[in-house]
Amino acid sequence: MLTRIDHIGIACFDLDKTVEFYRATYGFEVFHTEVNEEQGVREAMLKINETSDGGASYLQLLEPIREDSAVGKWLAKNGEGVHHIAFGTADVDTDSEAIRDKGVRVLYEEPRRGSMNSRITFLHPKDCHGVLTELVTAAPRTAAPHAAEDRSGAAGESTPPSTTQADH
Ligand code: CMX
Ligand code: CO
Repeated sequence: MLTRIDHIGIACFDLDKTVEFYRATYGFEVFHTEVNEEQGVREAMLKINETSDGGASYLQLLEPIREDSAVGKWLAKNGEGVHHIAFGTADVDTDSEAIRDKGVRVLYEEPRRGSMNSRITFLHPKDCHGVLTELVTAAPRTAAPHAAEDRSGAAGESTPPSTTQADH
């Protein structure tokens, strides 16, 4: 079941300048940054609010690290702006299969690694009235909040705090 807006993905040419705009204009602070090589992006997650399902809603600011990435191609064609929306679910596998069964193209056979070790997949924008739509299941909450060792396994510049929200 989709239970929240997990994030809105915003494509930008310069991540640092865009982060500064959101900080100076709205007071939103960076919650997490990482490079996702597979997706071809450097990204910043700005947490807007926590949600009643135990998750949270973010803005995801995205700068391409390759021109031929999804965000790089989209920026070259459209310029900066909203690139996708993402719904949060406790079970991206079940929900994406149910949506696939309705005839909507799900872009990945199996969910892949997303921000903060979440599991993500995408629905084709041409099947969603022009909106590239992502489904996200957050990584499980870290068991020991004071654990010294980072076990997130993220290949990123930083890791989320141990209080990262889970979906269950
Ligand atoms: N929103 C709406 N429409 C989009 C779109 C977007 N973000 N990206 C592409 N389209 C449209 C294009 O405008 C084009 O439409 P027309 O044929 O009418 O011109 C059509 O889809 C095909 O676009 P394309 O430029 O030829 O691009 P591709 O088909 O190569 O790729 C897509 C499109 C959706 C398959 C690809 O962007 C993709 O795989 N996206 C998922 C991965 C992703 O976006 N990763 C970055 C974010 C990572 C994260 O959130 O963590
Ligand atoms: Co996203």
